[in-house]
Amino acid sequence: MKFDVVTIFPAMVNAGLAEGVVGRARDRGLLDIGVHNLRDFTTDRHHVVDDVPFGGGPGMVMKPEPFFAAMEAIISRRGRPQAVVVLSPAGRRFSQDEARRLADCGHVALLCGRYEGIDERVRERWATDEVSIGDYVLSGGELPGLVVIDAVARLVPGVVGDEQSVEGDSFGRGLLDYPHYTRPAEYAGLRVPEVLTSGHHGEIRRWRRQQALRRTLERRPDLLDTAALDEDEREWLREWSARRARTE
Ligand code: 4GX
Repeated sequence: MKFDVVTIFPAMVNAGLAEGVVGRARDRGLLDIGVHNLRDFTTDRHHVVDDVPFGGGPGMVMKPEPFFAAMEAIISRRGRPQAVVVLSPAGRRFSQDEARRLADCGHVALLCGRYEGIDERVRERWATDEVSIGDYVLSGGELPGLVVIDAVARLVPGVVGDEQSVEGDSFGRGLLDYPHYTRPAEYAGLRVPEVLTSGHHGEIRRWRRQQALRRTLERRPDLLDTAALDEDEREWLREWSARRARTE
């Protein structure tokens, strides 16, 4: 999978891509990630990337020309990306579904803005998508860009060592994860649930599915509307809501 990131802070983006699962996948050649310094695509002596907003008002706006030149360079050096994503609080909310869609694209460019934003003509000419990672204000699109790359890269075959852990992931099935424990079996007076040390693998699977469903019901009931539940899980939900009705 190929990514290209356009930013005024390439060191920040490279630092975020150097460690962990993504860093390893990059080293192994599974991910080809180009990080491009927007200032390299300026033509003036001072490498200026921003200017005052037409119409007045506070702050600065990122100039269109460096982004246009960066996109032309990416296309000629690395091929035309299937998706060009602008990170912005005005974008469609990023989700696991969106990550899956981008993973199917094969080559994704990410445009990271700073200041008040990017000249609208950049989006008009180049963007196929505008994505927000959540309703809070950040100082730039670099962290959102890293978030998108991380979530998409995990879906590329071989990037995460254990493919099973990707499918079983929280959101792999549209549910929250079950609780995890490791040794020691008792710590600080707190015991690991007995079923997990019982060796009854059928019971363990059942307990985990119930825990995942319970947690989703309690913390994120909205996810149940779209989760892929099997017949057991639908039955457990009916049981729990019947019990609840009795004891209320
Ligand atoms: N999820 N920001 C981008 C500058 C900007 C504004 C408009 C392009 C268009 C954010 C978020 C986010 C702050 C990153 C403003 N660039 N991006 N930046 N939340 O808050 O994605």
